[in-house]
Amino acid sequence: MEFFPDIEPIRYEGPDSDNHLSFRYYDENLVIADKTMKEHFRFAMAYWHSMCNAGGDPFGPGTRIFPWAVSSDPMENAKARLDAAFEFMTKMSIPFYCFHDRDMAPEGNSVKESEKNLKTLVDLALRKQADTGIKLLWGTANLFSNPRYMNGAATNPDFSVVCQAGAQVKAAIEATVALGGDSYVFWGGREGYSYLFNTNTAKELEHMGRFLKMARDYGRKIGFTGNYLIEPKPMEPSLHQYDFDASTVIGFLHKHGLEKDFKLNIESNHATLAGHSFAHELRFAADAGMLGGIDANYGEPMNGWDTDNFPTNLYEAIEAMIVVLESGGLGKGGFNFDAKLRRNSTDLEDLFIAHIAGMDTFARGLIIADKLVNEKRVIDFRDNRYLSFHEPDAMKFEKGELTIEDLHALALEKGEPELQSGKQELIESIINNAI
Ligand code: XLS
Ligand code: NI
Ligand code: NI
Repeated sequence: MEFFPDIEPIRYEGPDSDNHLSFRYYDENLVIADKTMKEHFRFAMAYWHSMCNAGGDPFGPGTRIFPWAVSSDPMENAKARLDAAFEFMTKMSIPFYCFHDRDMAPEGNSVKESEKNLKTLVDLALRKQADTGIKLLWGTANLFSNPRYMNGAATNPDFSVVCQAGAQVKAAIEATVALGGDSYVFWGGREGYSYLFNTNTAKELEHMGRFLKMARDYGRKIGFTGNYLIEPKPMEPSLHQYDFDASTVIGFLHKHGLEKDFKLNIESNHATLAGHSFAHELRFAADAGMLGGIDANYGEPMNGWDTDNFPTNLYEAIEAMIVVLESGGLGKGGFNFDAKLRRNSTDLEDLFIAHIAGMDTFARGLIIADKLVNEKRVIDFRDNRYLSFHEPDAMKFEKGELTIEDLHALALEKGEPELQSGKQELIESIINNAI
């Protein structure tokens, strides 16, 4: 069965096209900075938002009618959903997808039944992948929807819940390996606390480190060679999430000896929830050598929750792409559209329009960022601010060969420093003028 019979494959038609079902900037074969756009982005569809989320919110049910969700048998629906997902990605030329175990296959009444359901769908997905050439960017486990996880999964105060989480992650890693996924993601759904005074935070964080080591070791044992990714988020659904932001997660990974196997999956909306810009989180992850992937979306700046809009903010995309280009790209990672349609976007074609908008926004961001990186003005301004560190004494300081007494002596010798402008407004206008 075809689920989107009225929609032709989406093609690149250039910026002047008036066809709203075409790409204006995303030209998958266009080479920029030595790679095609397809290789730069490795765009992925998020199974949960695009195929499972009919638009329900705390105030009302879903508004979209999914023709792949009409059976009373959840396994039949899961199979139809898989067909719809691959038809959608094929028509969009989206080369990757990401999923939670429960997006792809329904949870059963026991661990065994859930594993069997997932295995059935993974076998079908493997065939779809072979037929279409579409690949798995990453898999993950939903450790937050089932009521048993209301107090967390790996950090739950009840050990029997931790065991359930372990069983689920084991099966989700197996599914990811079977499907040839490039990464495996941990977003700490409810790993955090809602009330500080009924929570032993030190114990819970120890448990989280222990759990991640077990998951890592199991994946490596069954042949997973990709990256494990942690996706920072500061709050929601818990009041406080342990994986607060990039810096917090980087410190945690080092403390637990996980820094060689784990990288970060940075999501724009999570960055702004943490009081940072998207570019800030990307930069801190890249500085640590840990930029492993991106969840591409956009958060409404006027409110304080995870609105997961499709990324249409060009300026944010330019800033992001400057960091991505400067750090040499995402390697095995990609850009996953962890974004949902607005509740009142109810036409089936809206799913296409939203992904086109997101892909065009990042494609344009890449073109402009590449121009800025090449003309080097912005980068030179930054680098030139540190020219004084080319002096011999400063080089000794960087190597750890000076004492604080030496700094004292140099301060006396050098006298009062001249003020150096940071030139922020100039750089902001260089970026604007490149658009
Ligand atoms: C939720 C997260 C989630 C992860 C995958 O806020 O962004 O969608 O990306 O579990
Ligand atoms: Ni996400
Ligand atoms: Ni999110």
